[in-house]
Amino acid sequence: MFRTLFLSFVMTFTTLGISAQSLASELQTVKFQVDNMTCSMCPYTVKKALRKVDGVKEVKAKYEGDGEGWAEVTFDPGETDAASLIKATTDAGYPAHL
Ligand SMILES: [Cu+2]
Repeated sequence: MFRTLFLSFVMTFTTLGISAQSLASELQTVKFQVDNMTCSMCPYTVKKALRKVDGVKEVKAKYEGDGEGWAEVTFDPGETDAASLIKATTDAGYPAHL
């Protein structure tokens, strides 16, 4: 009796562990080229715009000089997608593309 309970307890936790892991691995990271950046402050504006999007977990952005920059976004594809992220930066004045 006790042994059966214990085993089902262990199995439940194993199942929970696996589902938590697969949820975490569903996150996607996409790197975009971002136009219109002109100085080292521009990445802050881009990051701010991207962080407002539901489902965005992490944002890195950098100005590389000569009007070139990039943003790397980690997001939950169940909540948002690349098109929404592009719209967010574009609305902020920085068109992004893959
Ligand atoms: Cu700037």
